[in-house]
Amino acid sequence: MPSHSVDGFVREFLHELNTNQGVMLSRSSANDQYLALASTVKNYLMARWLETGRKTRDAKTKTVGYLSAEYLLGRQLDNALLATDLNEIATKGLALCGLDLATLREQEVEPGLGNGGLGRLAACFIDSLATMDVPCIGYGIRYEYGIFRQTFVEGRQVEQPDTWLALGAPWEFPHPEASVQVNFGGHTEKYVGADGRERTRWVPAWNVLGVPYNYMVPGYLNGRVNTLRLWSAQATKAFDLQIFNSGDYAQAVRAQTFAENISKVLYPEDSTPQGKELRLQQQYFFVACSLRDFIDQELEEDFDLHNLADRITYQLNDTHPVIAVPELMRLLIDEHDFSWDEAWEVTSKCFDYTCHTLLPEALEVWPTELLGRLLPRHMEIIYQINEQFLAEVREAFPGDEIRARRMSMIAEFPERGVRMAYLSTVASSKVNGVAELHSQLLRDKVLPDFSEMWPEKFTNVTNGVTPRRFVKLSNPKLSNLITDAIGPGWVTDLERLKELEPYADVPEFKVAFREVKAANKARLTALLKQRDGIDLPDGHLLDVMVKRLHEYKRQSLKLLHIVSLYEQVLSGKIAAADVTPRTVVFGAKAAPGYKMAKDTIHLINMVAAKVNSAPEIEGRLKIAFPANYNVTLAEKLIPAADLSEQISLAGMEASGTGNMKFALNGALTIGTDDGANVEIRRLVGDKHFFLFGMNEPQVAELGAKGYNPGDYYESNQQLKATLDLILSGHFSDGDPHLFDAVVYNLLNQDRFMALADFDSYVEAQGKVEERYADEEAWTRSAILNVARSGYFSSDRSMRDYLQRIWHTSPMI
Ligand code: 7GP
Repeated sequence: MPSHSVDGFVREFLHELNTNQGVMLSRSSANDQYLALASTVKNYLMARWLETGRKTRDAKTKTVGYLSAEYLLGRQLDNALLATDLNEIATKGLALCGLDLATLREQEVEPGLGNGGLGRLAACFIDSLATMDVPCIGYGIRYEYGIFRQTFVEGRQVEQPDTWLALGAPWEFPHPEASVQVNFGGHTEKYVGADGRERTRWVPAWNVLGVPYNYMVPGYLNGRVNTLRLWSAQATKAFDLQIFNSGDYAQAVRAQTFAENISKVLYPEDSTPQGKELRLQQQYFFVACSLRDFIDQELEEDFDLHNLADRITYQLNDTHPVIAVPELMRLLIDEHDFSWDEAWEVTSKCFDYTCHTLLPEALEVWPTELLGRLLPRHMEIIYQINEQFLAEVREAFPGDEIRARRMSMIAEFPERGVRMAYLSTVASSKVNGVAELHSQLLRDKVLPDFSEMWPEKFTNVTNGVTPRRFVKLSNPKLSNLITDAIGPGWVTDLERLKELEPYADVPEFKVAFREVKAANKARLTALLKQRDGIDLPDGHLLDVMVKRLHEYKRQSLKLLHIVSLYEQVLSGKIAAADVTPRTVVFGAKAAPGYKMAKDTIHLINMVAAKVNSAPEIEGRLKIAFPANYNVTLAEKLIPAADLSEQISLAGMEASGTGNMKFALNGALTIGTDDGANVEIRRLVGDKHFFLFGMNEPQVAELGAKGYNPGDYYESNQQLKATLDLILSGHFSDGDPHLFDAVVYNLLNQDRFMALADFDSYVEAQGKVEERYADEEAWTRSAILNVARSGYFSSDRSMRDYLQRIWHTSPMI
């Protein structure tokens, strides 16, 4: 085991550099040094990893099998250094070699194997489970290309491939010897088994290999290292045989590429599944590998699969992995001789389902034609699950045939398809939403029939974020300030931040708190200068909106506020000197096929170009839109923010987790009564949260009454002037029609009611400015936000899952 000393560290680092990279220090590149450093740190974790595996196997406890198509991990080196407490040793050791740790950290390309909230949540959860000493295997896909790299060309988003593996992948451990074969296509046939029972056999048409790549998931200073197992698709021998037989080399190579395509790229749609065949292949591929992996490799020989639920509990991270349900049924029935009822009893105990959305278009429905062609046996099993389920419905609600049809897993329109959320609900022991409001709306609006039938199945677990990455690592200055005040225990017991409350009235603490914020702003300023050539002005209120670009999140509302301020100065309604100096930072990727989102990005950039160079505004308003917002940038942006924008239309954002990160880092929130904002506001207190807009019942009421955005345009002069300025071509280089799609959509449809909430939003921004002008009051609110946000630790979320859903406890 490597020693915890500077000398030892230097020795190991140089050894790695020489033997792994094959270079001498004097000839090594920054990438060589980074790779050697990663290996060195990895070695510190290795013994713990092996020990964790042994301990878990011996204890025969229940493991959490987290099934997720996405893990938005962020950089690994930082986290590994934190978990092993090696920061200081590494800094000193590298300095002895004439190297700078900060520079080497920058070498790492983050694994961006997720789109947004859902993928980042998975990463926070596995961090918390490791830190809480809970056995967990995260299962997912090793995409060769993660979320695209966003660039701007003349203000428009242009996507570049994310080649995160190109310079080496020091954090992964491939295990080709443990590869799993995954079948697709073909047909099923009936036959009579030796025992005289009729059985079904799947005769697949083609297959691929799933190669596991293991990643360490270190707990924070606790010696535990769990595993994240990501699967990569490879061609099987069958493909090589084709080369041999057909002599058509080109065709065989194409076939190989076809197989490897499965894990080639992450689909970049957040909340709007495209229903592509390859996506379904990805889903089945990774869950088939994952189930086989646990059953074949992790359980001891002779394990009685009737007791599977004692050893694993599978959490479905939304519906993406739910094909695991018919897959487990198939394994048990077709390959392990279970009867249907026995198999169902085991399967329905093994799964729980988390829903992450309320948008109808985000609910997956797979055409039965496609499912049946790709997975014929699974399609049969789904039909049978549905049949049995509908029999239960008819028994519970006799004569209510309309209800039975409504609840069927099979949708008939617009084409015949499987409603994956229904399958997930039926097969799972527990179903949860991700914030109180979301869980309630899930019961009342998305799955009302199911919650009526099985009220006890539904529960809530409010999301959380890991304080390790999003406070300790990303905000070292605030962390030190907190630790100086209340000791270090908060990092693993975040509710202890409450002890900071009295400090909100201690003048020296408030000064120190402001100094931390100022230093974080300076750090961000330097980064944006170097990364994007952006100049952040000094002394501005830093107003940040970072999240995926989606109409329901309403970046357009934020933009209307900016344009409105600008218009008022241009037209002389207010003096520039009266505008609170403010920099608005946007960070957002749009799904490549989402036209409205891309147009909005273009508009933000065009407005930025104009406003940032307008002499009239005298530098009091600035817009910064650094391209390619990702976890690494978030870690620098969030700690610097004063104001957090959480402005979705009420009833649309399931939870939000960015909102939690901002509050924990001392930003105040301007937000609607939506998702976890509701709980944030309740905990930090009304006075320290800027609420605006309609609440969910009001949104529903307006919708039912008939919403006409044009009314707001006609009756609100400032809103009209704002939209007219955009329509005039002021921001579009003389082409007045450039942003017609965005503006006319707002004027005529405005599905997410930005115009209806505009007035209230502007008013709340006025209150923000008032509070910001009172430095002491603002600081007090900011400190109270930190002190009262301990609830939003993902450790607490995990405790809730353990108690309410998984019924297992941390290992001793
Ligand atoms: C997101 C939700 O939009 C967000 O509100 C929530 O905080 C996050 O999940 C974690 O629960 N949903 C997705 O990212 C997503 O892809 C489609 O949802 C199923």
